[in-house]
Amino acid sequence: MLDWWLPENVSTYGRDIDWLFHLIYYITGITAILVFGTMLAFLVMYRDRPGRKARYTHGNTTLEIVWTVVPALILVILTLLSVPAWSRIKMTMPDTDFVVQVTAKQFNWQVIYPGADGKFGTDDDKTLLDEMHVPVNKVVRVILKSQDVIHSFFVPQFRIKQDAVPGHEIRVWFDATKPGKYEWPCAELCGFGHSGMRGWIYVHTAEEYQKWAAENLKTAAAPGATVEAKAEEPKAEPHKEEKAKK
Ligand SMILES: [Cu+2]
Repeated sequence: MLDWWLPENVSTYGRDIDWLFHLIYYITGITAILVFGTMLAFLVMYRDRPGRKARYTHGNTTLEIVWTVVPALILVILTLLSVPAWSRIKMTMPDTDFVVQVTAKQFNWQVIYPGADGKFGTDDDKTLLDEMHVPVNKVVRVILKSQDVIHSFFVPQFRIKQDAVPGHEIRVWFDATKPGKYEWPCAELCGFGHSGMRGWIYVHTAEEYQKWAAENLKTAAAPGATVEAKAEEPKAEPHKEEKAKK
């Protein structure tokens, strides 16, 4: 019902996020209306009038217990309801042969493709600035780093937001379901150029991506170049990451 004001969801796990977002939004929205409505009503009902005396009260123990226990219960229930999404998105790292490294810095996203050898930190790495190209319907793993301060990897349509923390390598993943060009802003105030720190993620069809990779990565074994070769016998892929560590 509230979908109209969220950006379009093009992520395989977007619905898991959205329904939680809406649930929390309804709960807090209704609570806000009740609290402010009561406050306004009391302001009018108990306003100063001639002949009316102020009365001292010690409060109401039952009421206080109720308004403490009910929100606590709601929080516990919300936590339990969030567990499936959290474990699917954050605790699980789907297998993929498409791995890119993103290093955030003031005030750019540096995107590194591993090149033909499938390894990062070698001569054939290809670095792009503020743009990432990926195929549609493909699990993309991002190794997220920061060169200086805390930044935040945010793609609203992918329902992904993850801080990039100096000294840490954080793995995140997404699987975009619709080709397009998606805004990729930094969502953590990271300095005077923060508002200008944004990139674009281009989600291509498999053929388009291969074409782009052939022209821009200039390597035969660019990540994702094997999308159409799925039926072939699985061979050990050199650039497949080891099982992700938590
Ligand atoms: Cu930033």
